[in-house]
Amino acid sequence: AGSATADPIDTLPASFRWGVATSSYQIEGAVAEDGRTPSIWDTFCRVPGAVAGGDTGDVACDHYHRMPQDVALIADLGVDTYRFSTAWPRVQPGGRGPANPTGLAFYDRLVDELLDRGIDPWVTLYHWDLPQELEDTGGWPARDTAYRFADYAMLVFDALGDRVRTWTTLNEPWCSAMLGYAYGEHAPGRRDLGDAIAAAHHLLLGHGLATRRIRAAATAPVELGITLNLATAVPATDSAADHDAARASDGLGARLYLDPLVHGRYPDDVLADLAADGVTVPVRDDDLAVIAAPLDVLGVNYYFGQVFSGVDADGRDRDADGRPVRRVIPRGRPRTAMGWEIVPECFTDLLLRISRDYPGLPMVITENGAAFDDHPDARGFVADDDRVGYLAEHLRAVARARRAGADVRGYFAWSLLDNFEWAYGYDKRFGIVRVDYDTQERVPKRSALWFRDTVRRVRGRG
Ligand code: PNW
Repeated sequence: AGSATADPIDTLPASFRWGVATSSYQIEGAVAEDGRTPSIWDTFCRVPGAVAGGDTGDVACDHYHRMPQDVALIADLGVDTYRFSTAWPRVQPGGRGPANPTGLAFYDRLVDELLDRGIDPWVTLYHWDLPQELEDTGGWPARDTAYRFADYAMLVFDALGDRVRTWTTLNEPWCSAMLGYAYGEHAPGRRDLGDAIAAAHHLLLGHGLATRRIRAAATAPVELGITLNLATAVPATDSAADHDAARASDGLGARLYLDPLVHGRYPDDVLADLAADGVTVPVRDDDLAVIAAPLDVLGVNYYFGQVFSGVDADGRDRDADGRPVRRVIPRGRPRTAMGWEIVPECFTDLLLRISRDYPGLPMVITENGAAFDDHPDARGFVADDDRVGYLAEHLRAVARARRAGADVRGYFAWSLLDNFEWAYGYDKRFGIVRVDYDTQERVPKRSALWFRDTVRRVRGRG
């Protein structure tokens, strides 16, 4: 340490946690095997036009049948942790009633395979594959779904809790609520802000109920957390309208989740914005106390930074319906294949801002990564220098935030494998390992080799 030219990545401590992440529906396939019932994504994929190319998760990366080889790939990367999710309709078909032993057995084998290789399993209990039957009885906008989630969480905990220490209840409830129930871009494809806000509240309630029950049942130390997708909303100019657009976006995207989780209350300004749209949060009784159950770790997923303007192209601050204008404006930075602007310094700002506003909450980067247009050579090797650059710049951003005082304990690359990228299907590739979807062959990309070398270097400093 000490040299002015040293790479900030090399200031990360040897104890830093390193991992790769995936999710069940995006990689497993085998959607009708061993008792699994459909999830809302199986249904949504069959809605014409919902997913690019009409792609589905029916086969995906066929991970369900290739799990041991995939764990070997993870081991080759030299990471200490693997973040994966359990599929609710595999564990508890239909979302109610007893566990499905055959479905659970898959995760049982996965956990053992990881532990055999010295890799810690980090389980995410919900990464968007809600059993279709629960959507049919109202989905997340229905309060009962929160209680069903807590029951399901206990089925997984009872089966794996003797070997899994770290549990993430939900992945990105903003995406589940807003993309699923307000914007119609994700399953179940509904478009109603009131439903989306009810969904957000019941997701948080489900998180709190599950957290409480796992904590009460645990006989060994557990680490409980939730993962949020977060971004710093930057106002385009110093104008009051731009500041208000950034405030509102940050409110609906970040504080609507962080404030109840950490402080046990919804932010007044967001409630006022929602009320102006005729929407109220369906809070009952001691919901907020349940939601504010102590967290051991906050998972942060970061992909891009956004600049907000409160005026339209003609300078007007109200739209045709009289609502305040809130729009994202490009800042002219390079973009990933998703069209997301690459803004690593916003990552540093975000982590420092969370430390300041929600002190005492250790953070782990549970996802960071990028889709680019990969060009495999004849052997399937991808020299993805763009992805290497993205990962390196964002790791530097994390290291800078740490040096400035943010309590960030680890970093997981999204994703281990190219996989089913939701509404974009297989068209967008986030993997550090290439998947040939015709042969299911896996070939580590240059970014995987770079990640392995980086992990080895930082951990080896002791
Ligand atoms: C995350 N957005 O999704 C998910 O956790 C992953 O499953 C997914 O593959 C990854 O990021 C890449 O997309 C997001 O529109 C989807 O802001 C959409 C947004 C953010 C995250």
